[in-house]
Amino acid sequence: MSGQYEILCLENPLLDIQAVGDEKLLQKYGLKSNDAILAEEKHMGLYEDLFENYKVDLNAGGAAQNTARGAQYVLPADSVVFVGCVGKDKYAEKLVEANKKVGLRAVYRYDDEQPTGRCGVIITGHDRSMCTDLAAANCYKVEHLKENWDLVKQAKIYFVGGYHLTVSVPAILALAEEAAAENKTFMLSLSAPFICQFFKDQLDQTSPYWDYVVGNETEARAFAAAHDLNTEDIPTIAKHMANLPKKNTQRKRTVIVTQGTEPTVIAVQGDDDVKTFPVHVIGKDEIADTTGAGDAFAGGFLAGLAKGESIEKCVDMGSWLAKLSIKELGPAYPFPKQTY
Ligand code: 26A
Repeated sequence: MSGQYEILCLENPLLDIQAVGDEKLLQKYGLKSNDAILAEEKHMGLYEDLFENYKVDLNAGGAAQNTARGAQYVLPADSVVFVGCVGKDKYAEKLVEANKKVGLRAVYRYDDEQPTGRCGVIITGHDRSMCTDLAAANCYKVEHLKENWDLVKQAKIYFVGGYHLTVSVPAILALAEEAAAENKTFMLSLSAPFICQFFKDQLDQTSPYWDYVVGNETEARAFAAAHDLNTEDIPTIAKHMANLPKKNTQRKRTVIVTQGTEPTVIAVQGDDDVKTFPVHVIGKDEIADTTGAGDAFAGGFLAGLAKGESIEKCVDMGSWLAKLSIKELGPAYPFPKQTY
């Protein structure tokens, strides 16, 4: 590791507005207790409502930005760069601050009109409902990525949050094609069931480029349903995804499906056996907040990839970082820094 921005991450930089809510609040906005959605007109009052009537925590969020902070937390200085679009406002300053804390380099495009995107996170028990108003994050274009093509060229691993499929497929495909052409690593997260369901065509455009694809059991099942696989069996779904057509045949595809506290499932293209790896156990009383646990897993995993570790070790690093993040409020990592 030379600390030369080996990893480049792309997605939506968001500020999380998090509060402990109740059934009434969820009902008022027609939200499910455990979900992630894009805000529609009827959701726009939620943010004010949270500020006025609940005790809110403001956290740096955006799934892939959480992953990027996580990978940088583990790796030597100057290893990770994140790109996305924010507004010229206080929220963006908060994101810059959080990135600084772990030494993540964020190369933001600043939109002139739109404010920084925000994600309302409503906690009820162990569930969290996320409702995102993308705003400036929705303004990212492939042209903006091209303006930073030197950083793209410098990186060896690209990580794209699947949530970005709602924003700029051309930007994602530009990274994917660069990875395939230069035999670099392209990794995508499934992000949420609605991506597999409602952005299936966009997702399918990227699948030939996946060297690594990561998701949880709910997302994997949403993928299976959207593709009429007629199964809910995670190893079967993972194996199917691993063996989808692949553009860069110099690398085999690896599929990683996390299942909360249950073992993580790994399927590798061409392999008959699907493997499982246990997670780092965490005591119930140690759980502060699971928001961003999956993002942290991906961050630890990415750090392992950048260090050239085995798949077993990458999964273990992911699980280790997820555990650290679960002990924090919001999608954050502990200080003083812990080492793997
Ligand atoms: C486009 N959408 C819906 C989103 C998101 C999102 N990040 C990017 N795009 N919806 C929720 N998140 C982020 O997920 C993290 C937890 O995994 C939240 O910002 C939160 O930090």
